[in-house]
Amino acid sequence: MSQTLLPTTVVGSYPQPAWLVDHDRLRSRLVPRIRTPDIWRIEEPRLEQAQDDATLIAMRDMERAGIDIITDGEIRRESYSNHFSCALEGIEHVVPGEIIGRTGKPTLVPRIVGRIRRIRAVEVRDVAFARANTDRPVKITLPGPFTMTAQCKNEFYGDEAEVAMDFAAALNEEIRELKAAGADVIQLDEPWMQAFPDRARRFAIAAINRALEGIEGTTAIHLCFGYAAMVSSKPTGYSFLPELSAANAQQISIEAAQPKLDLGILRDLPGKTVMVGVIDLGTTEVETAETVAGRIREAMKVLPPERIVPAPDCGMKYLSRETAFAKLKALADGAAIVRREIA
Ligand code: MET
Repeated sequence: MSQTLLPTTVVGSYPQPAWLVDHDRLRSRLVPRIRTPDIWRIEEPRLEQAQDDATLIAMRDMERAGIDIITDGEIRRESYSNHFSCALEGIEHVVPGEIIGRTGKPTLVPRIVGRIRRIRAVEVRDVAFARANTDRPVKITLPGPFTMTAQCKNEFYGDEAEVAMDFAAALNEEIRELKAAGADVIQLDEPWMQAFPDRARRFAIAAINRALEGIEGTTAIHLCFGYAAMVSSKPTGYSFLPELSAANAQQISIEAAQPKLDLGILRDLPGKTVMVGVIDLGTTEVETAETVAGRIREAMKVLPPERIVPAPDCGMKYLSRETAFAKLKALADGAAIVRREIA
């Protein structure tokens, strides 16, 4: 793993090329949580080859920008969550169900119609491909058990805590294979905890810990208030944060730049390394390296540099590639400024 102080990373996704994905469809899809295969512009049997090539572009961009811990850019996924959940047994996504989503509106989601079980590898090839194509540490992201549970209509289990535990068991099996395939960092995306803190208090931590049971190496949990492209008004604080001290992950990733978060809340996470969002994805304006350095210095008023991993607020999927690249470069250059100061 990278021994660099203030190692930079991404939250996961990077813009997919327009030759691969129909961006209008991606943005306007009515049902982001179930599979909508019509976003892809390349047909089978060439889709995988096209996704591989686009993945290389994303990885090379991250390297060229100077990011220390990179991902595959989540290029093969239309959504950060359904890619995994819809691959599991017990999940029916062709005929969706309806729930009240985190913004309070009816939302179509997959239905749980039987016992949730992992029947095949989902992201293992993605990790092997990334590992074979970079010398840098590789991170892979997966949707967390709470977020997947909140994004399903449960028509099978008696208690949704059991749903989360079975998602967690499926994740644990997958994560073991991701580690064997060469993943250095495992990140669980749990953005839905902020919308449902009471439900999260009841079963999220137990489920996260089940998902990460016996997993060695660096693990992270990503929190946010939703993609900036989807959610424009952001709260100024987290409804479910100190509870995460009890999660068996070394890193907690928080969106901080766009909501202009009071970083004092980082004191609520003793012992955790924090992936601090220092890139605002709610604006196409590109931060200067000095702005990024300033945000890192703010975080250093609360946490020692050993416990800070500078990152964007969330996934960069909905940005243009030019903007995403420029913002990643500002991230890497900003971290370099602060590194020089404290060297
Ligand atoms: N890993 C995901 C991404 O980068 C996180 C999404 S949270 C809304 O796109």
